[in-house]
Amino acid sequence: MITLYSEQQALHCNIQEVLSGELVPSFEVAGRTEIVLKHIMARGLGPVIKPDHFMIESAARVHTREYVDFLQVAWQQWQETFPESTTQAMPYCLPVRRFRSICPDHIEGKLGYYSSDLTAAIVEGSWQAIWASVECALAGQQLIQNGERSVFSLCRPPGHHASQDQMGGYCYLNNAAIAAQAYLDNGCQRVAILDVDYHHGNGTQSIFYDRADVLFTSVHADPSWDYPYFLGYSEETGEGDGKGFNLNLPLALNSHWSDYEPALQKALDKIAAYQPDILLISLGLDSYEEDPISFFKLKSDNYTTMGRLIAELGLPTQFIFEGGYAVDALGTNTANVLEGFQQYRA
Ligand code: OKP
Ligand code: ZN
Repeated sequence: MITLYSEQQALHCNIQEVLSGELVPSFEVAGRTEIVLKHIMARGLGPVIKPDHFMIESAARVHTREYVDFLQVAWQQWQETFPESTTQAMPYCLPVRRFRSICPDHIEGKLGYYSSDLTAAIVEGSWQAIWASVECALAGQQLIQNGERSVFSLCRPPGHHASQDQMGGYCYLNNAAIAAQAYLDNGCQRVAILDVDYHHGNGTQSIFYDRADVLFTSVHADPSWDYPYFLGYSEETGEGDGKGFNLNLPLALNSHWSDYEPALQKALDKIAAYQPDILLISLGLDSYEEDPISFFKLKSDNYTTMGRLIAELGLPTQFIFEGGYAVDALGTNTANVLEGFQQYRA
């Protein structure tokens, strides 16, 4: 299986975040994808390729053009406004219930307007990394549409919490959604997304909520008990044309593989019935028992089985990297999914 990876993705970092009321160093670090890359090469899972360049227009198919343009200039505007602030651009004031959804002129106001939480800061190299991450997704999409049966887009920063016009949850542009739309724009009729990240993919769900050409399925922590809290409940089944094309399978905190597997199988059954041209996996590994910010209990072996169960669908499959913060085990667990998938397909 080919892996798409760009070193430019390391130019982005979040400095701090809030964990149980304490300011701590961010868990979303460049070392995450570096260790995954190392394990992919050590296990001989296949070639690693740097993506070609893609145009901004493909991102504007699922995001608003204003939002994409804002991300490109946000750091520069921040620096012009706050010449002494050399670290990070971030909001503190968000347009919440009963306030107005208008985009202010001041950069701090704009950051709030385009944010769903305070965990997606912008630093000097963020845009380069954000776009390189999108390019890993789009290069993978192209390979699949040129006949490759499976690819792994080792994206960073992640994407599944990014909505049409909001960043949050370490995410800026929605790599999986951009790839899904690109498949449709290049002749596919139906794309299925399976999001196995511990956190609900609220951005991806929002983007495709009223559409029947993208099926969104997700197994994740009950949002009543963990991030992102305000979306991801089982009664969210889609609206308008999209009614019946959104499947949320929330699980209680402390769920083990014995709880996880039946939910995963439900999602896979729904995908099989949908008969998509392509399967996209939002591959988060934060369901692991030792993840520092998550509360599922999956073990390293379970990821091999997960890969096999996904492979059983027999669909062209693009894996897109999302979360996973137990850095020491992240390489092993990610490679296990891909190897489990590949062994079944071989
Ligand atoms: C991104 B992805 C810990 C704070 C973490 C943000 C989580 C973002 C997860 N209490 N909040 O889905 O892995
Ligand atoms: Zn996550």
